[in-house]
Amino acid sequence: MPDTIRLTTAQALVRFLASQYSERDGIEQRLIPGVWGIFGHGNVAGLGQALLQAAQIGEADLPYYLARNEQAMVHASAAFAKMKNRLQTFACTASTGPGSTNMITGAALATTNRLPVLLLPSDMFASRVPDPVLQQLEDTRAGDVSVNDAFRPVSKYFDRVSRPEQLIPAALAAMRVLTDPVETGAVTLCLPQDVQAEAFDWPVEFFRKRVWRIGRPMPEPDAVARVAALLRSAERPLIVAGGGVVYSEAEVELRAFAEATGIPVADTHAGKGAIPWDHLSAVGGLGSTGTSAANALAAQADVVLGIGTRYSDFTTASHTVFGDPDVTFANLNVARLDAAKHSAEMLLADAKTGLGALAKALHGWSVADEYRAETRRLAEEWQVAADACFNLNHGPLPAQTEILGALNDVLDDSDVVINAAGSMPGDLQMLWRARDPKAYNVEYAFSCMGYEIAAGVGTKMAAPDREVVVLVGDGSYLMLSSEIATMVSEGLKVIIVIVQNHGFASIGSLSESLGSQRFGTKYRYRDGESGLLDGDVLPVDLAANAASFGAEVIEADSVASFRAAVAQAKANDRTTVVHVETDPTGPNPPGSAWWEVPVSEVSELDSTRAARATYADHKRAQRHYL
Ligand SMILES: Cc1ncc(C[n+]2csc(CCOP(=O)(O)OP(=O)(O)O)c2C)c(N)n1
Ligand SMILES: [Mg+2]
Repeated sequence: MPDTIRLTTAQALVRFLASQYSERDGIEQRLIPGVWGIFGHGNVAGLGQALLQAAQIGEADLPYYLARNEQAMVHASAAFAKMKNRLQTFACTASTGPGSTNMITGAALATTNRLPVLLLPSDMFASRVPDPVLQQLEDTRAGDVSVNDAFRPVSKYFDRVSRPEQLIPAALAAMRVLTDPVETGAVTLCLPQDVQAEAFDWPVEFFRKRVWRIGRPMPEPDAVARVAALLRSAERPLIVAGGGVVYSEAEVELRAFAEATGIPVADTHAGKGAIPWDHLSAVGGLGSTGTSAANALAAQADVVLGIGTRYSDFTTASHTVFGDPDVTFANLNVARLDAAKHSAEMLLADAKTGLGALAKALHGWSVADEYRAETRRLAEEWQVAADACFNLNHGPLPAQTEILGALNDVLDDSDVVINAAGSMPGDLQMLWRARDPKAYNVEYAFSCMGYEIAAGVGTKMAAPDREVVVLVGDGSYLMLSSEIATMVSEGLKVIIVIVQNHGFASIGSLSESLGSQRFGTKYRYRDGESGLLDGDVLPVDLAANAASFGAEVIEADSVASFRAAVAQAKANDRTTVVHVETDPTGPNPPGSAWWEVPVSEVSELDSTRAARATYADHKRAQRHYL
């Protein structure tokens, strides 16, 4: 008989999680260094008891962190994993029903961004005796359906532990998926309330230290040769650097490859910082919110080398940014899903090993000097345009671009900026000057309002030595700002910049460009006459709101006072909120590409009909890359 130990399912899970490690390049670290949670009847006596026991008698090293909102704790975990290049993440425990379903948005964000998070929603009784338990869904068609089944489409692995011993295969499968760079995302293990507290005789081997090796898949030599031949045939190649470069820590290889070959490097949000903005080959963001330099090069590129990119519609400008009718693609990616995009020559490999192999195969080859010179000229032209956006002297309220310019200037290279939704991601993608691959955390796969402040928590936990700066719009702030209380209670120093423009600058200007006249995008009183939300500005005071959580708050009303406020926030040792009001109408930085948002085909409104004509024009440039 193997040695066993009698524990509840929850106690066993806590012990198991505390024994999991990841390893890459010889560096071993805890895979799950802690658990976020909010307790309710679904987990307080199960996982809650197990975590208390672990903390009180030192049975397992698994610290517990109390969040204010379950969605936020998943965002914090995803941001933590992002900062840790997917080598570590947190587990999240939530009570049954709403506590658990609150995590679904976070799960979708993690899966969309390919970031590992371990979710432990509580579930209805496996015994079904007291049904319907408080917060239980009663499905008339199936007895085994619970609200947690809604996690299935947004999870990369899903299981329900209906008997204690099912935890063994479920937990092992969960670790396998979390540590697989191809498969990773949200992993969900549903834990019925009664099963969490039920005891079982566990084999002690289940709790031994396990090291999950995160390898660096090597490319096939034939595939390297094919991609190298394609690049040698190119006259105007372009690299698209995505998040895979950053997660693989391939920035040194990318820079060396770009220098040797002279191929210009455009980036996506997740890839920003992999090449410094002022590198000789850097041309900045690509696509709908890209720079004129990157988009001009894309318009004429004959071969595109995508590295670690998923080619979102923002990156391809909804399939319009690559203009050469004969453009061909080569994609270096660990995931076949992404490598195969745009009918590409696939180079299935880790970005670091793949770039190393390509560099060897292309030894001695370079683009023509004229192409290098053109790249420089376009990049410099763009930087002149960016400087203009930073120095508008706009009034009476400053333009958002001036605030971003001042912030970029005051921050150090290693300081991390966080953002996710609204008008700022586009401005940042065009204008932000990053030199460090971990200094730019703009979540733009799910672009989820509410990510920003929660992500500040996770990012600061991952990088306590860096200054972490959250940029958040008033709309996003109103959705999910409660984790400021968590920052205060955990003593995490984060700088939060609230950009107040009384509504949705982003969707407002999108609405206007689509003929919808900014309808429903301002936070205003309902006007008695028009019946619309276009009355006076509301008396909402976000500075006072932030102060009420226990943060220090500084109000700025000009670019100069904003600079001073950020400098003071940097000098502070506790969470500091800088509140600044900006002009919701811009001016926006100069765009050079499209984003497809369909406009009504028939309409009674002149504004919509005009927008539809423009839309039809853009549609003509759109194509499949076959
Ligand atoms: C959870 C969520 N709901 C809705 C949206 C759609 N959306 C994108 S930006 C935006 C407005 C953001 O407002 P704010 O945070 O004030 O930023 P601003 O546009 O003013 O820069 C909305 C509603 C979203 N991205 N995420
Ligand atoms: Mg706003």
